[in-house]
Amino acid sequence: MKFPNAFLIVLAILTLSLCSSFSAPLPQIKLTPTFTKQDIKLPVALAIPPDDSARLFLVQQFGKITILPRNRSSADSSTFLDLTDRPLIEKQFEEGLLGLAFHPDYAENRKFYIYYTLQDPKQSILSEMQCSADDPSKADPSTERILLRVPQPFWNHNSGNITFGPDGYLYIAIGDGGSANDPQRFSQNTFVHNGKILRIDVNTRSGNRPYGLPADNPFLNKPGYHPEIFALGLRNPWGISFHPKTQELWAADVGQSAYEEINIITKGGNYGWSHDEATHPAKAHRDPPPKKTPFIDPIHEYDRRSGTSITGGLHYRGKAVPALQGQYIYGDWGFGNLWALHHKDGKTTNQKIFTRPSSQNKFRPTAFVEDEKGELLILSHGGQIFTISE
Ligand SMILES: [Ca+2]
Repeated sequence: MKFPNAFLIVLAILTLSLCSSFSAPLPQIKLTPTFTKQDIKLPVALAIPPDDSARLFLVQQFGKITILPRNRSSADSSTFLDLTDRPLIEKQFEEGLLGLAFHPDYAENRKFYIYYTLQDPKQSILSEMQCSADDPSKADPSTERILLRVPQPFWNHNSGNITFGPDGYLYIAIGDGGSANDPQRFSQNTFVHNGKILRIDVNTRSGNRPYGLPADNPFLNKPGYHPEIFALGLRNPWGISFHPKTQELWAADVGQSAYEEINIITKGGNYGWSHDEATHPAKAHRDPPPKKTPFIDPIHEYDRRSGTSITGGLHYRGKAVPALQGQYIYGDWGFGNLWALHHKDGKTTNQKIFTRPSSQNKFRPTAFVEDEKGELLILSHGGQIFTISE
């Protein structure tokens, strides 16, 4: 009689361990348009200032930042910043106003940061600006202070995602300079800022620079390296976010012609482009890879059967779909499909949670952001904003 009991105990342990190593099937989600009375064009980013106003600032690629109304059915909106009179912007479709981040002390200093492209010659600009001292709904462009100017030889791969880390430093994602297959080998070139994630301190100054260099930047005093470089070997990182618990920096990287990838960015890490495309040798050109530097593989990749251009997301903390909590929600700009990825202790699960129907064929996710209540909003390049539900 002892054997059956022991057998049952072993069976129970086996069952428990199997259950814990596979994640339960996740629900398919529905997308519902919100802010439907707004005239939204080419939304690419959204940020909430860290004050108590709970306002959503929408970045539209053609050069405008709009404050969305608190009442989501309202047609009201107000323009916070308008750069459309500059020789910007969105001349071709990966150019324009691409990033916005509010200073952690915005409530006191009214400072925010924007990333945009200019023409003639093509370049990316990272600027600091302040909100008007008199009107919290208006930026004051006369306060602009250019922090960084990065030449862009081609129109594509500007990236432009910017965000403050939990360390208070500003992280800047910059693509490889464009064209295809990184023709100038910028991503592995440590004398240029292209194809990198940079990290700067906006509160100090280092030498002649209009910003400071964090003392623990990985290449700070290393000859042959720009000291702003935090990670290299990226192609067009689109969608960077910090894990709310582990504080890891997650970055999607758009592939060339075969693979899309999700990376956990470590300080000083080299993510392989343009020797590798995800975990595969890049097809178009392969210089001998530098032997001394091992490339860091993505934690997840997918091929052309699943999509053509990844949009990085965030770790879900909303209440609308409780089963998704703690999952990394991301999508594909080309196919319009969405997935939930979970990665812990070296194990990764990935489940599709939305398949774009033909009735929503303009759904092309450009950004996954939290609203003022921590619920997920998904921006679509077609000019819409969506909430999610089961
Ligand atoms: Ca890579």
